Amino acid sequence: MSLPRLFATFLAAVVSLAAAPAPNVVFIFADDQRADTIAALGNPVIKTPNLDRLVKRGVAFTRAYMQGGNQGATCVPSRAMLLSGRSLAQIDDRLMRHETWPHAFGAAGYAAFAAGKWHNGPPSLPKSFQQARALFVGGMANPMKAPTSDLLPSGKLTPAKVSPKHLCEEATDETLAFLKAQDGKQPFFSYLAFDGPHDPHIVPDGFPVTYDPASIPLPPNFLPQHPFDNGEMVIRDEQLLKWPRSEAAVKEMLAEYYRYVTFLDVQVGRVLDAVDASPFAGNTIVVFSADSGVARGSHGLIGKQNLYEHSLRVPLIIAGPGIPADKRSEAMCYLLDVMPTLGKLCGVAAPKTSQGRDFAEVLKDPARPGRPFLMFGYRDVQKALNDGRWKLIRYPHVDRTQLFDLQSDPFETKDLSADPAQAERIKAMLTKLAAEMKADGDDDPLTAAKLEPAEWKAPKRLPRPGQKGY
Ligand SMILES: [Ca+2]
Repeated sequence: MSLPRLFATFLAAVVSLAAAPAPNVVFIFADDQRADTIAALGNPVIKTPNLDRLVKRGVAFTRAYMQGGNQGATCVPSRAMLLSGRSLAQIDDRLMRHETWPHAFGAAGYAAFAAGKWHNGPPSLPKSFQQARALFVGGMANPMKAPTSDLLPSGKLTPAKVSPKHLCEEATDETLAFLKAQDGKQPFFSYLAFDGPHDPHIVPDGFPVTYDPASIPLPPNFLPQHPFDNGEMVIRDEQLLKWPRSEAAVKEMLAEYYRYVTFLDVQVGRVLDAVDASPFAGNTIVVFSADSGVARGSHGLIGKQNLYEHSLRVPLIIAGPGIPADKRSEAMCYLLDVMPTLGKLCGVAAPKTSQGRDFAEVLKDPARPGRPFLMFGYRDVQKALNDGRWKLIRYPHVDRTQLFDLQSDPFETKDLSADPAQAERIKAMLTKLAAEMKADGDDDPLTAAKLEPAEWKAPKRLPRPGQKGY
């Protein structure tokens, strides 16, 4: 292309950019929804017709991850990472030390609205959103009895009250009301955070879709018990089923979990229908993701206090103007990269404290690579590195290392750490993990000063709510 022609093309692009109104964002965020719970992405049992619709419209990231947790309630750090764009070692769980991305959208002229679960403390809510309705400020309640509040213009919350509806349905209602009230004078950023499919797996009575436990395949990495003490064996999530986990109990749990996912899928459909019927249908980016996965019987675990793929990998689907339809991307990214990507698409400048990377280019060309490696942590008891093919998990307190070849063993069933042929790789990955942790400000040791026995037996007395370790 000749230079004058190149310049003319550039000018035309600038003019068209200037003329296009800023896109709106509808962000739907689930709680503990595994990446493998979407029919269109390969789950042969589950029914998710609305998430399937979204998959067909946009780009589904098959290697998107939460970075781990600094406490058992991983919802808290995960949301802090998403909303601030900061890494696990660098977050403020209460979101008070850093500007949040929703605030940046608001400052850029967006109407920033939230509904549903808020798990980072009430003071950070008005610092992030201008409007919020049907808020459940906390975690882990019966969603049919979860007390919700609204955010007042003063920044205070109304007294919590219980609605007869399921929390996720009520938050969806409020999101639809917000969408309906938009007049197009300013773009909007709508954040709908479900409190599910986190346990307890409760959907309204009479919800017509059920799953027969017998029809649910056992996870390929099912185990009755985790093979050694991973440092978080008896936390509340792990107490949801007794040890040894039975195949029948895991299938029953998955049947209820899938039913909850399908109930939420109906809510997703209501939002998609509302966007489609609105004047903003052609100019709205829709995102679906979740704060973490969850084990549900994989590796003998139930919760998300571990660094296996089932617990770290999250669904991430992005659809909207200029984003190709029905594409998959294997680009590796963290949840903390999602808001920077949306910021780029919407022309919203990143808060100074945001560390995430923008993957807007991947949305144009889903074959482009993402991060070259990912690093994960769970408290000081688990640290991991994933270089795209090889995954190393280190358990400092019991001096254990696992190595998995994710290419040939995506379910992490064959630990190769004892294979002498892998010794050099393990050494190199441990060195890299230590260096990257240091660079990120994580000073936890990779071998604990005081080692504990790796063998583990279910204790007779388990910690109860309020006790240490629960
Ligand atoms: Ca969660």
